[in-house]
Amino acid sequence: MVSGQPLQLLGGLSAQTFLRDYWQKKPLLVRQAIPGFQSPISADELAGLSLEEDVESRLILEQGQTPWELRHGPFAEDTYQQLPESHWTLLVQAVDQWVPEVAGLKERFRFLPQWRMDDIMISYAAPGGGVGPHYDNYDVFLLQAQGHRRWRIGPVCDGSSPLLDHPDLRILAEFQNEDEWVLAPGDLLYLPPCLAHFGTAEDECMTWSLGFRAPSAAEVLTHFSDFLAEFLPDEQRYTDPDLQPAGDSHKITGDAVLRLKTLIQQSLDDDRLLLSWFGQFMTEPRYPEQLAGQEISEAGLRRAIADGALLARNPASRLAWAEIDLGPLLFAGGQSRLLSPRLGPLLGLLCSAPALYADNLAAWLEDPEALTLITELLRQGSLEFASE
Ligand SMILES: [Mn+2]
Repeated sequence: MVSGQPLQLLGGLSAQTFLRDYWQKKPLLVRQAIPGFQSPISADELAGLSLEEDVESRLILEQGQTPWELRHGPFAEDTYQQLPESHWTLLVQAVDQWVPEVAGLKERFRFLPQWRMDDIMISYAAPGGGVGPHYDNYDVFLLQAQGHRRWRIGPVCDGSSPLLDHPDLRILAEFQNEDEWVLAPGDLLYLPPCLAHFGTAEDECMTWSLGFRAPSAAEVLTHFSDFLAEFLPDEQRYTDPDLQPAGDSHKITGDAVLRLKTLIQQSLDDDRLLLSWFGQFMTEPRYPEQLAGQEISEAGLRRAIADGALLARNPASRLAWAEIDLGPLLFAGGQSRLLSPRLGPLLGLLCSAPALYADNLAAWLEDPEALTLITELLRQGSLEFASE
């Protein structure tokens, strides 16, 4: 993709201009970002998903048993018969993992790092329904898929913005409306992190949310230091060979803080470990139970491919890769694997090809390391046999 090329999805902006002027900075409304868009999933099908044990779903009723009542799925068939006519919404997470046509939306956002992308949540709302005024800590693209939703945009919020007293939902106690649009099918709204927004259904409507993942500083520090600790020998400790006689022996002095700082900085200052950790962290699956994997031998895999089998990425898997001085690193399902440099071109295939089969895989199956890798990815569940 040429980064300077105008994109209809971005209202004629290039990826470059969008990233420079809007990404993480200000909202962008694009009318007819996907002209003639028709939702490949109906409201009934979405409700059907919410009955499934494996699917994460929530219902929010503005005037339920409590204000903004939150219920967690899976729901029962009769749940929907008992809901009021208006002012409720159903949220279903990771619909892209269950409906391939929904996953297709992510392809349009190839100009953004795949590993930054979260799953696609779909919300269905009865007239007047919504989740209340709130802000999110991450970027989101909101695609209107069916019906109409009014979006009101407020100021940038932070941890000091007053919230309603609610056990589970972070709903803003005050909302100042600064902008307002009604989105129709095919319209797209980009919102940067922390911007207050309030969506309400004008009629029965469905909205797709493509959110982005941004680990918090607290997550990065705690998870990376846990990872790092496994590589740090017990002998590596606080040291003070330059210790001076104490004035007051109870006082912790500034030089102790400096020594600690040095110890921390020296331990953190390993780019290769940081990259290894980050790739593993960002490819951890949201639903690990969906990565079942299957037992297969290398010979079995070769036979299956020769017999016409197709492999595809498991929609629940997350893949990424990086390059270090020793060769390419593949991250899959929270694990990393260092590969021989000659396997570099295979990574593009594994991460991006719609399917893997005899034509694009044959040469690789003759390479023992590649064959082992592909077999491992099947066993681990990142790849699976596709039915067509
Ligand atoms: Mn939101």
